[in-house]
Amino acid sequence: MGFLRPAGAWPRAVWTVSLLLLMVWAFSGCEENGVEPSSVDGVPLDSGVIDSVLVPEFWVLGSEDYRTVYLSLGLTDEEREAILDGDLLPPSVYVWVGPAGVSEYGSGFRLFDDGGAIANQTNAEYADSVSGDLIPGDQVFQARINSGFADEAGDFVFYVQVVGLQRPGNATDEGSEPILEVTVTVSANEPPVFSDPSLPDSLHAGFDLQQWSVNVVDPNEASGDEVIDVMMELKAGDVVYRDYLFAELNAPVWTFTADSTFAAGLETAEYTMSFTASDQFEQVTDPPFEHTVWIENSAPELLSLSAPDTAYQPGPDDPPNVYAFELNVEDRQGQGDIEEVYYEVTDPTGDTYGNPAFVFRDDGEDPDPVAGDRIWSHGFIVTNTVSNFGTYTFTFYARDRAGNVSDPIEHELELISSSEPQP
Ligand SMILES: [Ca+2]
Ligand SMILES: [Ca+2]
Ligand SMILES: [Ca+2]
Repeated sequence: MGFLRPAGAWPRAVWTVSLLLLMVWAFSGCEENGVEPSSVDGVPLDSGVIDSVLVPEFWVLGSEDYRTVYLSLGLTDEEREAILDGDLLPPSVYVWVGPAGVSEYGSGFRLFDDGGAIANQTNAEYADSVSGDLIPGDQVFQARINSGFADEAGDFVFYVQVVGLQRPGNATDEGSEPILEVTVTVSANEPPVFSDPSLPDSLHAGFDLQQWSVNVVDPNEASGDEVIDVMMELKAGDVVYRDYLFAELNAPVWTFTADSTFAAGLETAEYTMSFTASDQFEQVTDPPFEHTVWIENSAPELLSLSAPDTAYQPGPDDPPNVYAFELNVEDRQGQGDIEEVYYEVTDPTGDTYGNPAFVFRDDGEDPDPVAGDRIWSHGFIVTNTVSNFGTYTFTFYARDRAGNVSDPIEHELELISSSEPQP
């Protein structure tokens, strides 16, 4: 039985206390799985003091990726008050790590309740310099560590120790035994692997409903690992436009069902489908499995217009006249691809102008009677202050989210003065 010095240089007092405690604990039979609660200076320190603990269960041997170890203490109001008043020392949290079944620690690290802003020079060398903690003083303690706590594959036990919560003056010779054990698994591990894609090379506008699939296998399935999720990013260059989760159909087949609305919002171009999958060890396929696809987005179409041929100026004391314009608009990437339906107008003097108010809507809001029925509505308003009577030419357009603009529809409307005979 022996102890290895933890990698980090902890404050001397803490280290001394901890080492004493560990020796006491180790010689009192920690090889028996489970640690009895103990009481320190009248403050019960059973595992009830711990509110929750989050430790990743699977670790990849030799990985330098930092992962969060989290612990929150559930202190009573009395304990919190006593800490504020200086009657109890604030708690500190340590985790000692050793191979399962061996009553020996390889190393230890500290969790911090420091808000994460301070670089901690006092932690193990496999711990990140900042803790990842969010709020100082809220009794949530965190550290970001990599799998450097293990020098070989196997199960390891994290022994959680809470120090403090003692009356000042007793701190150098009193402490607590570890009050919680969490067993984790360390193994050499490979991320999932892709094969046998059934993916389109091109997606023409309005393509039929189709199911895409990829086979995804985790190389470590024999030792209990498995594929957790399969994600596809749709990219062009370095820009990621979308991401999609594939669904497991029958292992190892993962699928995604796409219809023509898949292309909504995408410009016609070549894209990369970039696949990654992750396993229980949070191992992610790297580099991603990639497939090139050409995707087409076509312009909206204006199918029909309903609008009056004649509009009348109201009398001097009359409210505005409102005329209903309706356009039936389609887009092969779905109504969700339609960005705007709008018009320009040329007045009898030949001036052409647009206006942000010259737009249609299909959301059921006034003046659109029914939302989502592909009939886009506009209320054309004629007030009694209008001038330039005669023939107005309207030009209607729809533009989609990819910037495609429809062929226009033109419509002529005669504006009649209120001084002329009206129907
Ligand atoms: Ca794996
Ligand atoms: Ca379109
Ligand atoms: Ca409508």
